Amino acid sequence: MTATEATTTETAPLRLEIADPIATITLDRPDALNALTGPLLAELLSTFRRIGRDRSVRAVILTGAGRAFCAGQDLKERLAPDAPPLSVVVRERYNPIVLAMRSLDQPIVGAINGVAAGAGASLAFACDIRIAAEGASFALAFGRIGLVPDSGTTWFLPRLVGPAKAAELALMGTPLGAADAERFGVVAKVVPPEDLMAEARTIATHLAGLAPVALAQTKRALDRAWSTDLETALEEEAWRQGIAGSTADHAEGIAAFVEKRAPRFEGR
Ligand code: T3D
Repeated sequence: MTATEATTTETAPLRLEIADPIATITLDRPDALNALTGPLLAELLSTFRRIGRDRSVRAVILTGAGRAFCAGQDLKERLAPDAPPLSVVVRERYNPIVLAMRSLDQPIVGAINGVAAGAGASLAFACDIRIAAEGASFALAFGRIGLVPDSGTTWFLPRLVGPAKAAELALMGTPLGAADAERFGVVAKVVPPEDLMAEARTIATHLAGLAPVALAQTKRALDRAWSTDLETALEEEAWRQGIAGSTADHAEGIAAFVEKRAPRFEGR
């Protein structure tokens, strides 16, 4: 079944297209470079949660409409007299999204179509795999407005580029262009802008053909391994292998290998 669904309201412009087995989320405020407002953040969180409950979705693509991926927090919204304190905004609006992305069973492919600034860069870093259009960049714009990197950037960035480069990018705020992002491993591939979505779909389709439980466990194991010692990581691998190894998909994988055919994974 193929379903296409659009969610666009005046205050929360976000498009969700589900064409089984791939869900594509498009941040859709191109005139403001897809800057994040409260309603848009709420919509993004509920979208990730909804996708998490939809077993027909096997991979997710996150991208932006227009010339930017996302310019981070909508700074004009911050000027409102009743704007909540920043610590509250970060804790209650941003952190749940980052955690929802990292705990999502399905892999997320970030299709970085243009500049990813501030929390926009954080959203890109929270994806599992990123590809970028030529001309895209990552800008840790926090310092320029007197803020510290948030929404997971201090956690993701050193893991992606190493501590020295992370310190340089975070302190200087110098944008990281697409070519350098590929050199540092932040993005898997840089492609011409017109090829970005096709390439993202190729990657998502490949992921969607793999065993869902194994992919979900792999996401968790990779995240957890960063903060544990080798012994604990080995034990986690053994434990997660027990989960993956007891699925019908594992049996199907072996059967397909022996019968020299492509496996048909069902996510159980
Ligand atoms: O509540 C909290 O603050 C907590 C969370 C914080 C996390 C953060 O994300 S802090 C970082 C916030 N983001 C930024 O500081 C980036 C601000 N934007 C820029 O520096 C530049 O726009 C870009 C480098 C991203 C792109 O530059 P450029 O020259 O290509 O485009 P532009 O002309 O600056 O922007 C085009 C339009 O988008 C413009 O609107 P206008 O004047 O034509 O009506 C601009 O105001 C708007 N825009 C861009 N970024 C934002 C934005 N509007 C609101 N908020 C933005 N972040």
